[in-house]
Amino acid sequence: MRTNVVIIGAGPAGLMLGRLLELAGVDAIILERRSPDYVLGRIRAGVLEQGTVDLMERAEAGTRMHAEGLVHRGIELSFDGDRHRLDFSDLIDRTVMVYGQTEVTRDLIEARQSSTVYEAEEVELHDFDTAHPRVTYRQAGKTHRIDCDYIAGCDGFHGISRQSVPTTALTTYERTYPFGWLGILVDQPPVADELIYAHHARGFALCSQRSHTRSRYYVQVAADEKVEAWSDARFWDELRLRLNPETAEALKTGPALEKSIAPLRSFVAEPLRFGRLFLAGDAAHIVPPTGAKGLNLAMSDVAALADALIEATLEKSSAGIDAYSAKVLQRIWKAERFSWWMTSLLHTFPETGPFGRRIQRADFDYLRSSHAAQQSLAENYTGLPW
Ligand code: FAS
Ligand code: PHB
Repeated sequence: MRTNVVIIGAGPAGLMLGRLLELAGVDAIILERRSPDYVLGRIRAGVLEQGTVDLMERAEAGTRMHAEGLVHRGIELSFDGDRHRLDFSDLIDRTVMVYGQTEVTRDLIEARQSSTVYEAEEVELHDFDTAHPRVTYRQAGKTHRIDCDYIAGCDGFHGISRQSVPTTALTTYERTYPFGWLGILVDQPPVADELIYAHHARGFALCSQRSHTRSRYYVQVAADEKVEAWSDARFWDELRLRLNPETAEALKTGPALEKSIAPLRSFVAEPLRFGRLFLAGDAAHIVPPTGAKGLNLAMSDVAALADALIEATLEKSSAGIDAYSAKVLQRIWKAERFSWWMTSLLHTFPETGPFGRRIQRADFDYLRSSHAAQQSLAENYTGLPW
């Protein structure tokens, strides 16, 4: 079999890349290790930057997003019960869209016309340092080979693509945090109209949502915490303790539809091109979800990669693919910085002691008192220019 591009991974990055390529007339096959149900069963991001909204429209997959997504003008930050609302519309005339990653993935799966091979096992990348790369995989006991012009590694942090690059060709930067996020999904109306990011001496909490009837909540837990140790009742009690009394009183609880713990880390691999192999999305970088950047960064990567591969395939120009890595790393590092800063501001770090907590309080007080600081947070949260 032969195609222009083999995409490894059918998460949001791989599906969006495949959709943009097929609309431009570039053939691409997606190889996904899991089943569609498994991919759709992962509960992850919830906030879309305007750039991602625009890209869903470019992919002709934005109809349901506009019908069901919730446009949010701002967020609330609270620090030991003191609250401050940031109005993005007033500050920088921008908004965000609340629309779950599961729905983005579902819309892209439905829009895709070309072939996606699910439950592709033992995917292997070959000869991507030559002009004739190929990919092999096994399915139903048979080995399949796909010859191609380019390979896009969109297979996430634990995928095979980055692992296929010789370690001598790769530089990685990493910070792991001494905590994770315990998240719960519940069919109850959100506790507030907008998201609430709360710092409390007991730990960080986030009140998010998926619709007017479905909510998503998180609490910071120790890195070695086990989800089995958290009954629904224990989760709700802990969340209430971390919210200001009025919000805690208004919280509507119910049985968890999903409950899981996500580890937090900052990670970047450089560069993102190795001959005919390109990395995008979580295969290339990870951000702590505090800044709502993970999904959006994956989307801005593949927007740039799609244009580069379309140019290389249809116009036989290498300008875009030659510039891809340096171009997207600029934006990746700015999102890494913001995600690290939001995480440092809002989580408890016992190791930094009383001085560290006073610095966090000063950071919050500065933010409350400075229009410029609020504009800076707003422009990063709603998404820096693509
Ligand atoms: P994904 O990991 O989504 O997709 C990669 C795909 O590749 C998967 O379907 C996988 O099955 C497949 N794959 C892996 N190895 C393969 C192989 N060898 N062969 C074939 N296929 C293979 N971001 C936010 O903004 N907010 C959040 O709240 C948030 N919460 C998160 C919680 C968790 C537990 C995780 C892991 C991430 C979270 N993220 C969040 C970040 C997340 O949304 C990612 O940024 C987003 O999924 C990135 O999309 P992809 O790059 O497509 O990677
Ligand atoms: C979510 O709704 O899952 C969500 C929202 C904002 C974040 C992280 C996660 O910063």
